[in-house]
Amino acid sequence: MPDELILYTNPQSRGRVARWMLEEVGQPYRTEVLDYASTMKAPAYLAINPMGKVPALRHGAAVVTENAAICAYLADAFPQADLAPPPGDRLRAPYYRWMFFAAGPVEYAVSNKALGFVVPPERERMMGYGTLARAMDTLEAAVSRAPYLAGDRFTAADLYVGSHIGFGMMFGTVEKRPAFEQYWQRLSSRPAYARAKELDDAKAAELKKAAG
Ligand SMILES: N[C@@H](CCC(=O)N[C@@H](CS)C(=O)NCC(=O)O)C(=O)O
Repeated sequence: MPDELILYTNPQSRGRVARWMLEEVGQPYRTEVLDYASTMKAPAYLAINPMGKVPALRHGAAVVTENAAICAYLADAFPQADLAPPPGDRLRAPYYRWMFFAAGPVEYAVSNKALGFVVPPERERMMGYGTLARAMDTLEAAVSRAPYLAGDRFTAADLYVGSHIGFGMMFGTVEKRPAFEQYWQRLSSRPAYARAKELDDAKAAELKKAAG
């Protein structure tokens, strides 16, 4: 019997990215929905993710946290889904490059912007993302070069980078540049994205109703 896949999530969280990845992978999985105020900070879940944050993924005895790591792990664990260039392939270079770029520089450039923090010019050298403008211009160039980031097909790097762009534009934290909109249009038209969205939207509505 294959190892069970369990996604720990909340429908109103970054867990939507991990669910989309699971839908792309196409393996059966179970979802455990956690509540921000209670179960996410309870000892049982802190034993899985001491950060008390979602998403987390369990695959048999293995636990992965961090969306980028979850996406990369799933792509490698299920190579039949063809969501990553194989290890050793030169296309691993752009695949890793843009995934890590989104998990580090992009995430923090966008979060700092949301908090109103602007890097003082004399500190740009020590900030991993330099400036918000430089990070966004670099991201725009990366998604404009070709339809996908690593070779001629969709990979987990597109899913993860695209999620920063798509969800960021939805929440108003990422500027709506034409290249971002075109890229997101391409990615969000995938059936797996639609399935994941439908599942999380339904779960969110159910939780809202239960909360009265
Ligand atoms: N670096 C983590 C961030 C996870 C994260 O911040 N999740 C938020 C929801 S979007 C959360 O669980 N917040 C609950 C809390 O901090 O109490 C990742 O990329 O997976």
